[in-house]
Amino acid sequence: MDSLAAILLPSPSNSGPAIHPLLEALAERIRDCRAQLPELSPLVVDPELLAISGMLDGEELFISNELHRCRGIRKLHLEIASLDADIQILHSVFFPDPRFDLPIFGADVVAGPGGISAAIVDLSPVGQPLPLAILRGLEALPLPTFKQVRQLPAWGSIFSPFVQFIRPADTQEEGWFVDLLDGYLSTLASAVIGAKADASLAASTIQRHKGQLLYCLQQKRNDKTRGVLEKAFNPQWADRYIEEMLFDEPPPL
Ligand code: BLA
Repeated sequence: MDSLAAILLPSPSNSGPAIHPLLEALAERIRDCRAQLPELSPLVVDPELLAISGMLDGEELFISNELHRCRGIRKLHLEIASLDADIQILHSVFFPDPRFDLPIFGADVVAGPGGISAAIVDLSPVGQPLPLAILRGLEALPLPTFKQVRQLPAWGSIFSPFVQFIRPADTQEEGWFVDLLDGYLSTLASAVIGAKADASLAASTIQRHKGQLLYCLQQKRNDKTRGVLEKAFNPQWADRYIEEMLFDEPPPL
């Protein structure tokens, strides 16, 4: 598969390594939600970034990136990465267009030799507090009782009070996490469908733009992401990948 296909299309099931079933199930939910969003279109990406993915498109290292935009969301990113024989990651962030009163959807799930070590999902605020419809939607979701709730690092202050950061104990808990992520996505999708744009220079837009910058800044302080990418790429490419593919800042207003 060439690098363009690797980045724009879901990887066909006969290419790349076998993906952990939880990651596959989560990716399907994310794609199903994405398909319902208004004015969805593939995002055009700098070919140099496609080349980074291409460089890793092989047996041992594989990154599949799907990038879209829709009305209300400037970038919908779904990534599945197998960075060496031992680690697979599902990473997804939906970055809103700051003119819309929408939170940032984020999910990160890390599978290692001992199974899933981290599963995190959130609709994170870019202003205070979360938009009311999102708050109501999240409050209404049944929250399963996971046995192992993990503690957020200090940079995690960007997340909402509804963030879930767990280590699933078994396949039943993995199933609960899939349903939870689905609930977060449905809550977001309803808000996106009904959302209206504010003016580019409205005070609310400026505040949400700042909130999104802060989100990107804090995420870049996750040394675990950087560490894994530096092992797979060289540090300079890792840096570029983090800055331009994972947590690129919203364009100036
Ligand atoms: C943790 N992220 C991690 C871990 C790894 C990565 C290896 C440690 C797992 C563990 O402690 O069990 C690696 N994550 C990656 C890599 C990519 C990635 C290489 O996405 C990209 C290709 N991280 C995000 C997003 C969120 C996020 C969107 O990218 C949340 C919405 C959260 N990841 C997150 C958190 C931790 C984590 C909170 C735990 C960090 C810690 O405990 O210090």
